[in-house]
Order: sequence, then C-alpha cells, then structure tokens
Amino acid sequence: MRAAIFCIVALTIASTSAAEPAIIPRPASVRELAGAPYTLHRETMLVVPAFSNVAARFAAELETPTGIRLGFGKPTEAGAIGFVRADNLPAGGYRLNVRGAGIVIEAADEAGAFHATRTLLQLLPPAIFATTRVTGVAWTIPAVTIEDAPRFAWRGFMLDVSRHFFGPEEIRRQLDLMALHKLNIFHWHLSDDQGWTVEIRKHPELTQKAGTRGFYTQQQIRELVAYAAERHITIVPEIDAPGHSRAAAMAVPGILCAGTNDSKSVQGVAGNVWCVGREENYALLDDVYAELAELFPGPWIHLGGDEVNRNAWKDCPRCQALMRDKGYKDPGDLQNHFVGRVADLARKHGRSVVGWNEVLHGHLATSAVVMAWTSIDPGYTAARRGHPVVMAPGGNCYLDMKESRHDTFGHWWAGLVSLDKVYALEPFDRTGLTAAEQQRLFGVQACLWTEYVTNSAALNYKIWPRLLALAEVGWTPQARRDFVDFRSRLGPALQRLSQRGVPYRVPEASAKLAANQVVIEPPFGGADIRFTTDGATPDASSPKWSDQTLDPAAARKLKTVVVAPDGRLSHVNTGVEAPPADRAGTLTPSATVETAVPAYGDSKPDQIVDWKPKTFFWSSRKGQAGDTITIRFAQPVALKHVEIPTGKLNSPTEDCVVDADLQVSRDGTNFETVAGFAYGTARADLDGRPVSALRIAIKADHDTWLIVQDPLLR
Ligand code: TNX
Repeated sequence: MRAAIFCIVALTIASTSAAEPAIIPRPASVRELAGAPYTLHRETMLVVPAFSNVAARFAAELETPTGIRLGFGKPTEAGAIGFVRADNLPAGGYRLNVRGAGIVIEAADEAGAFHATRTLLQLLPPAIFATTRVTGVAWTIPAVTIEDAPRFAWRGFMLDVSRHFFGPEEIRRQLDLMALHKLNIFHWHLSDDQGWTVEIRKHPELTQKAGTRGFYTQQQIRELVAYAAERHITIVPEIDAPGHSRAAAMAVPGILCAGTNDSKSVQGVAGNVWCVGREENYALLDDVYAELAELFPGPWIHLGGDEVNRNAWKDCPRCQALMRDKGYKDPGDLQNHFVGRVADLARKHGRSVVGWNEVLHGHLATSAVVMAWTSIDPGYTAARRGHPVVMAPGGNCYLDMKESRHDTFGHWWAGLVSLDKVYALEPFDRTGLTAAEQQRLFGVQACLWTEYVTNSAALNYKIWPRLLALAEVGWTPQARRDFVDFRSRLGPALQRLSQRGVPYRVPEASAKLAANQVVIEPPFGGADIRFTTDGATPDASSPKWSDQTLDPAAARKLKTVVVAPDGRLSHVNTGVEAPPADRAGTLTPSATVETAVPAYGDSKPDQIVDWKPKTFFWSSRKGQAGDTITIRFAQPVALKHVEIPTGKLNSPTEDCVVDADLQVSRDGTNFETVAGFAYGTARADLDGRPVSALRIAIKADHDTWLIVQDPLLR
C-alpha cells in the first residue's frame, strides 16, 4: 500500500529552489522543489492505511474555509493525501512529501501525523485559517519534502487562570493555536491566592466560595481535556501549595496554621500558607488529587511549591510539634515534609509531580519534574540530582513581563522580555553537565501570569507572537535556529493569527544607526512600516518606509509605526538606536573640561573625561550658538583618531549635538576644525602629532538640551 502511494509522488522529481516556506516552528529539514504545486480540489481523496483519526480531523478543518469535503479513497487515486505508518521515524516526528500528484505523510505515531497536518496547514494560503467559507482562493501547496522531529519532548505554555479567569472558549482558542505551532503541554495554573478555579465534587465550597472570579465545572474540564487530546496536547493541572493558597484557605476554614502570625508573602499576601502539621489538610488534598487524577489523564500533576512564606509555621503549635517529632531543624524541613506528602498523594493516584524550582530545597523522588523559573541554574542543579527538568526562566519565558518600553501593563521584575529575548533561550547554554544529566533537560515552557491581564485582548497581546518564539525554541534543532530567519517567517504567521481574529501584539519597528545610515529592519517579513519626520504621529496613511536615506536632521524627528496584516497599528517608535561605541583600545588621558554651559542635576562637565562610559555631561538648557565645551589634556596626547559621541547612550539622536565643529588644538590656544557632527557623533582621523585640547564649538541654537559622552581617543 505504501509503495502505491509513493508511485504518486515519484512522478515529479525536480530541483531544489532557494526560499523556504514560512513554517513556525522551523522544521528540521526542508527541501523545496521546483515542480508543480499540489492543489486541493473536490476529488482529493484521503488514503489512510494509518492515522485515520488524524486524517478525519484534518479533513474537517479544511472543510470550513474551502468548502471541500475530502472523501476516503483507495491508494491509487490521483491527487490523494496519504497517511502512512513508518516505525523508523522519531516520536512526534514526520516525513512529508508534497508533489503535484499527491501528498504523503509518514509518521511513527499519531502525534507525528498530526504535526505533519499542522505543517500542511501552514503551507496552504493563510486563508485556510478563516473561520468561515472563503471563495476565490487556489488551495495550493508548494512541492516540498520535509523531515521533521521535535527537539524537546515538553513544549509548554502555562496560563494562570486564578488572578484573572479565562473561560472555556478562550482556552480552546489557545489550545488550537498552541497545537498549530506544535506545542504539546498546557500547564493550567488553577489555584492561587485570588481564586480556586476547578470544581471539586467532594468539596464544592472551594469553587462556591473561592471561585467567584470564575471556575470550570468538571464537565467543562472533561471537554477541554478531550479537545486538547485531539490536538496532542497534554494538560498538566496545578494546585499551588503550600504557598499561594489564600483562596483555598478562605473556602475551607482551618487550612492555615493555628498561630496568629500574619506575615506577608513576597506577593504581599497575608495568611496564605498551609499548616504542615494538620492531618486534615492532607485528607483534603487527597480528595482533590483523586478528582484531578480522574479529570486529567496525563502523567503529571503540578504541586506548585513556589514562594512559600514559612513565617507562620514558626509559632504554630502543630507545625512546631511536627518539627520536634521528626527532629526537623528549620522551617525548610517543614516545606520538604509538605511537598513530600503531596508527592506521595499524587503517586497514590498514579501521577508524577512537577514542582517549581523551590522544591529543590527538599529531597523529592527523582521522578519529580523540576520547573526552573528563577533562572536556568536551578534547572542544572535539578538535573545533577537526577530530576527531569523543564526550563522556564522568567527573563526569557515570562510573557507577563513587558515586551518593550512602550508597554503600559505587565510585570518587570525579570526585565523586558522581548521577542528576541524569548527566542534567545537556550537550555544548554552553560550547563557543565554530563551527557546523562543533559538528557534530563527535556522541556521548555512559556508562562503567563495574569495579575495584570484583565481581559481577552490583553491576554492575546501578551501571548502572541512571543509564544511563537518559544515554540521554535522547543521544536527546532539548535543549528536551525536563527532569529533573523524567524522574523522573516513571522509575517505569514501573523497573517494566520489575523485570520483567526487573534488580537496579537503588533511588533514595533526600531530604527538603527549602521555605518551612519538609518536602517529599519522589518520586525516581521513583509511588515508595512509607515513614518513621519515632521513631528506628526504616523498612521497607515503616512509615507511607507522603503530603505530610504534620512539626513541626520530628519532622523532626529523620525517616528515609525507598523501596520499589521489586519490593519491594526503597533506602538509608535521614536528615535534611532545605536549600540554604544566600541571603546576597545581607547586612551584615557588625564583631562579637565571647561564650559560655561550649565549642568543638569548631578551631571558635571568632567564626567566627559572620567572614562566611565556610562556617565556623561548633560546641559540644563538648550544648546546655543557660541557655546563651547573644551577638553584640556594634562599632557599633550598623540592622536590618530578622535570621536566624540553625544546624545543618549543607546539613542544618539536624542539630546545630541547637531550643528557644531569638532576642533583640535596643538598649542592649547589656537583651534582648527577637523570634523562636523552627524547623528550625534563627530569623527576625525588625525596625523598622530600631540594634541593639547579638543573643543565642541556650537554653531547654531539647538532645540534640545545636550548630552556629551566620553570621547574615543586612539
Ligand atoms: C512569580 S513564577 C510567581 C507567580 C507570579 C509571577 C509574576 C512563580 C512560580 N511564582 O506567582 O505571578 O512571579 O511574574
């Protein structure tokens, strides 16, 4: 049967062409062929010696936008899409052959066949993601051979539905989009201080009293678990304990310690720690885990374990008695005790546990998965101790962080988490691990905490497109990862999201100074960038940026905006970025600065020559014609090159010197002009003779204050 299907595709053998189709995550290997493309049409048959479930679901997906209902047929039909089992392929991997005469999908397992269909969807025109019938589109797929397999087994996304609740419809949308990008773990943070969101039949008070922001009934959970399973996504439920438990404690009296300690957690929440010495607490968790195990067929339950405020345990008679009983030395031992008991409960119900990296304080069984969130380092510690590890470091993976300085809502404790920052996550970066330990780094995950995420628009703004970057980190072989290439594929990916009406964050454009030219790298392939240089706010009707040259004066007023495929606008970006000058080999002679220009705040003229590149002179008024700033060297210095950067360190067209001469003096009295300023910097090559002084001589009134940075001298 397999041979028959191969006959169909063997007809067209053609040469490889250059461009790679815009698939995210980038497949392990793609050969695009020059032969005729495949076109879906009414006579297309599904040929299913294997994976008929996957084929049937794929056909249903195609039917909505195309109106074509694919039938099941015999292997010899022309124009067939064949599904074939190939046991030698890796788990989750697939081989895909598209030729004008037919398509063959080979995989060793259902997940692999499903992944191949996700690739096919991305190879089709973006209109294939329309949610209603589309006419006038040729449903063609380029001739291509793709061999693909996941790099990491756990490619996760975590959503916190406790701080703000998101209903089943939103969850289904995210599961669908996750699957489209081959993410396979949905980690559902179901409880926290602000809410308990999963119905527990035996303890209805949990959701009645602590699910007031919204919760899922068991029926809804079952449906979502099935929906995820059809998309080869495993759901990992999390009940966060013993910290982050204010909601549970409010619903079930007595969970907390008997003492009066009301100290606050890192999140500023009081009374949110389970009493470790109270036996009824484990009975409650036993009930909860029993129902979780019924609801969620996946192998894992996440027990939380993060950010535990241990203070309340210190004056709780029960916790103190337990400590004495067991001979524990400090509250950390109580935390271990709790986490160990909960892990035992999970095991009793046939589940392994996952815990945030704080669980490493204890001695959990090595089957417990450790999720490294504070950085990747605890992940390495965990791997050394024998734990499987999922890397989710805040600085790369926390989608609740702001993405750029323009963002108005979000956390900031892990810094800005830009698209390229997510993309840059490399779990093996600084391991120093043995090969066996490295094997344990089996996953990566992005997390969205929702303290500041109050509605669906905000949710999608935070997730997309950054989750695409994480999807590629999780799937694509490291050698095939390249951010510039990823960015070029992002354009079509955003078109797909637009088709689904996803209000993703439109990436802004940033102008950069390179070789004294303003360049704007498109934030995604085909980005429509609009700009102004007259101070007006740019919009879709402003001139289109197409690699023009801007003179320095225009560059100072540059404002850009990106128009998304769905017409929405990005944040407006101003200014031109440049990396700080390369100071390697610069001289640092002793010098003083003379100027009559007043200094702003703590800045001082001598900070120009303190040779600390981060400090600078900042005037407290606009530059005026006739102003001078003179650098006098203690001893004449032989110079071949001088460069004086002005303006902000990374944004040199802000508060920069615009119209001035750079002058050099040999005798300290007479000055000659050697250069002017462009984009905030003056540069001159000199003849190597000794120089006594340098001067910035301002020629015209400026419309900003002035910043002068440390000169570069060689
Ligand atoms: C830390 S990550 C937390 C969450 C917060 C998040 C905000 C983790 C295990 N705990 O409770 O929502 O920071 O970024």
